[in-house]
Amino acid sequence: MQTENGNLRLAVQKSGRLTENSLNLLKNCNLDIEKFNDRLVVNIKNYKLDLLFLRDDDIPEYVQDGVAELGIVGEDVIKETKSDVKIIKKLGFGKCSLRIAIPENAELKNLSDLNGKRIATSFPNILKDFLSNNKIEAKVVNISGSVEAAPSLGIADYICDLVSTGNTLKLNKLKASINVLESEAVLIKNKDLKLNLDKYKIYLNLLARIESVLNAKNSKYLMMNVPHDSLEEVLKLIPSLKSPTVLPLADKNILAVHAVIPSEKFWEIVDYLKSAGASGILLLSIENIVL
Ligand code: PRT
Ligand code: ZN
Repeated sequence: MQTENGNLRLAVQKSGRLTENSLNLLKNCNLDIEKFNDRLVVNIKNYKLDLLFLRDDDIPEYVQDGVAELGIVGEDVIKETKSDVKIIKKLGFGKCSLRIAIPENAELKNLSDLNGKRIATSFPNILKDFLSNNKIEAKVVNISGSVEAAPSLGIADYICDLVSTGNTLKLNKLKASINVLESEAVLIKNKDLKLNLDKYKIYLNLLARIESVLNAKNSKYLMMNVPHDSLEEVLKLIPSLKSPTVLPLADKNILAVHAVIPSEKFWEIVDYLKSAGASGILLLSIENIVL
């Protein structure tokens, strides 16, 4: 389906766990997203892109059928809906795992212990595939919400549900056991994507923007002053993505050293940098990195 305005279409979750992070990612790509209230389609003011706000379960199918060329959705939903779409990129949010969970006092030693059990889930397709791949004969009880209540209601022995912090399981006196699937939000595209030149340029530009935002998210810009004599030692400590920049200062004995580093490394090295003689250490956020 072609849009009347020639814009590219990206489907995002209307209201749920992925909505805020999806919109933040797009805003960090410098897309001007206005309040969407209850609208299904929203034009981006400063870009040739329309956002389609949908229930997450519908996103893979809309992309598969070409109603939207792109989408942001959890990998779990793609697998469950058995949609034929192409995953372009993992987006680093919405991370969770689909686990078989059992009552706190129960024990599951082997996969084969699942034989003959009733397992409640809202992911019947993924679970059935998992069981048949492992040659397990168990009954899949399909429930659409509050799956975690199933064992205490006597509807099932175990459950198979998404877990992130594990708090929901704990509250329901359950514990996570077998891992069925790891999932996170991904950017997907229609498999037979055929775009005219204008749309193709927008598509490539959008991917480049997303890439640069994701690169920047995991990196920080480190700046510090270093005495000449300490330079060699300090440079050895810096886990830089590229060669650090070394600049002369008015004071001839001191140099400024700048580098892009993985965010999580800063606290590992800061004390060593100080001991080596670095001072005035600054750590700055980066908006975009184009590699
Ligand atoms: O209305 P719509 O159909 O769009 O949304 P939804 O209610 O079906 O989905 P939503 O918004 O709950 O989740 C969207 C996506 O977020 C999922 O498809 C996953 O990819 C991802 N995600 C990440 C999660 C969780 N973490 C998660 N913890 N989805 C659901 N949960 C639920 C889980 O089902 C359980 O009820 O949270 C509870 C467990 O959380 P913890 O933190 O207590 O372990
Ligand atoms: Zn849903």
